[in-house]
Amino acid sequence: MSRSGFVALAGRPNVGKSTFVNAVVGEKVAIVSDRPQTTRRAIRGVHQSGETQIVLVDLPGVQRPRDALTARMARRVEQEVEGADASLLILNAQQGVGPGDRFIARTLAATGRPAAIAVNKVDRLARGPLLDVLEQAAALELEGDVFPISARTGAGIPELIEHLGALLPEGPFMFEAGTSSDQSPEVLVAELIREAAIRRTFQEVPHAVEVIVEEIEYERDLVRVRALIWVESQSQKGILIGARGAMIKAIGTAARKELQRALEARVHLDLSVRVRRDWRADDGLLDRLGIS
Ligand SMILES: Nc1nc2c(ncn2[C@@H]2O[C@H](COP(=O)(O)OP(=O)(O)O)[C@@H](O)[C@H]2O)c(=O)[nH]1
Ligand SMILES: [Mg+2]
Repeated sequence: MSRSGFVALAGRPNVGKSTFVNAVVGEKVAIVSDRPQTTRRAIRGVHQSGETQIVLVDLPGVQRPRDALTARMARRVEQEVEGADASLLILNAQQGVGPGDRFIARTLAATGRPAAIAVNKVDRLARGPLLDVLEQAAALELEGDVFPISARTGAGIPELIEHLGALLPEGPFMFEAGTSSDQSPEVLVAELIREAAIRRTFQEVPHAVEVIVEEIEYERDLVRVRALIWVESQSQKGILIGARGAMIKAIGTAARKELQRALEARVHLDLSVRVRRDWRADDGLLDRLGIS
């Protein structure tokens, strides 16, 4: 009998949830940066080995809501955790266990579902301090085995995946074999462009950026992409364009490289920057962006 189910990933911003999903799926389905709040939507990444299919649900980091966008992100995390078959709490080994982690652990424990705990970024820690963090993790108010891992190097991931598979119920696969994600090409393309933009900007700018893909045109060995980058103010627009267009050019070059890899074709990318005030507070707009 096969096993299949959803594992919700929970953890503070920046612990490496999206990096973990990409490592397990074996391709980039979720964008990654060292800016908190990079992940806005719940993204499903599918892992399959033998008779087991694990659907990892990559989620925004748990944090206090500040506007309609972050309120939606927090609600989405709650719903996905409630709806999953199991959960995985991810901790950052470099930071140890803090009050935020304890809060998330209690929330996961309250669902009554099976759980596991991953201590990520062990590549950054010596053995002594790592043992301390593993002990703190085991003492959390969440029942579940603790796994030291590195989403960057892949260390510890096979053991964790095997364990997660065993937590899932018996049943048929949820996704067709070979599927890696539930994202449409438009969303993936928009996310890869957003990643290129937020990696190069600082302070409030990364949070203010959204990317709208207006057109994807497939020609024989070429894909033409036309996309808008939204920001919330004229000064942010200036930052994104940069002196003599240097910044938007750098973003375009980096994004095009990622798109070519993802789409396995040559890509022509046409980017423009628009000011769209307060888009993060506009519920109708967030609906249309698929951030629910
Ligand atoms: N050294 C190291 N860095 C990592 C590891 N996993 C993730 N990172 C980095 O941590 C940052 C946040 O990663 P991300 O996956 O976006 O975190 P998320 O906010 O939890 O989804 C990025 O700069 C990653 O490259 C790891 O295992 N080791
Ligand atoms: Mg993320």
